Amino acid sequence: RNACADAAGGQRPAHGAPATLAEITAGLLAPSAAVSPKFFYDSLGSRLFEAICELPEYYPTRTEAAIFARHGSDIARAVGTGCTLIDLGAGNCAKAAALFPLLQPAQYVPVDISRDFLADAVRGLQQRFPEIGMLALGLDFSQGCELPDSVRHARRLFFYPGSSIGNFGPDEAQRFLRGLRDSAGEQGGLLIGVDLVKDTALLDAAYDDALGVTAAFNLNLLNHLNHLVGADFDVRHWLHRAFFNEQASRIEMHLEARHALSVRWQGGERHFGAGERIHTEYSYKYTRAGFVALLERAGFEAARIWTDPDGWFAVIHARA
Ligand code: AVI
Repeated sequence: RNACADAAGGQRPAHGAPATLAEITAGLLAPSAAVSPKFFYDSLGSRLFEAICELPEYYPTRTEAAIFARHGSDIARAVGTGCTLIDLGAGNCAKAAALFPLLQPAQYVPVDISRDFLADAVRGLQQRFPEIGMLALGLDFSQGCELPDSVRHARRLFFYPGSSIGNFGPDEAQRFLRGLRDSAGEQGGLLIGVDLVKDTALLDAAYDDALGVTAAFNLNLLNHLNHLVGADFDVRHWLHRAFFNEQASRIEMHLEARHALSVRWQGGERHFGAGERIHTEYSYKYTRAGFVALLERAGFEAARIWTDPDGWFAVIHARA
């Protein structure tokens, strides 16, 4: 069963699909255990991420919003009106909705792995903007996905804000962007938010905030795994670890066992030594030139870039 079939309206099972079980099992049994960051986003995880976006330390959301507020008209001129706006990882749809008056999309297609969360958001939005056709897709687009025929082909604009592209490794990011370019077609494009390299202390604080909201977000992944694969993780036995790896230009997030312990799940078991880690997320930080080069390798044409005065974040438009 692929993710697109899910979008056609299948019911989410109480436990994960076989492919999900296989993916999580492989990650937990790998010599260096790892779980994909897509599993952060159950309904509590989506809400915790919304809370992260309000934290004083987490600058990306408000910095990106300030760029859109300051340069919105210029961005709209570059992008044009009447597009098919495909919002990847739409969440509560607020970022795209703020652009509706400027971009006047003909169709709005929010896509998010957290289907229930998305459905609530789109119901309210459709009432506010009855003139825009809306089609909500609950699917995992991280591995690429053909969009259903009901998504207009004309002038597809992929909207990928929030620097979620940073959660892919560089090769994966290039493959992912290449897929978007191919799907966007003639006159299509990409409007993307990209977090830029900056002082390490600022980056560390953004991913290890004083209130511990990011710690809760990271630890909640273990609760989600308990639900998805019947695991018996106890979040009290794990620590949140987050730091900037300068050499690799990425934030790394891990969960670290406080003491030796064993975890069991459907068909699997693993022992973790004290201090052993499960890797949960990378968040790559780019230079402007580095990201433009990545776009070009993915087949996009020359890009326009808008940044904040400190140069912390970039909004980039590239033509397919
Ligand atoms: C969704 N993504 C862009 C966030 C980021 O900054 O990498 C996820 C996140 N992880 C911890 N805090 C926020």
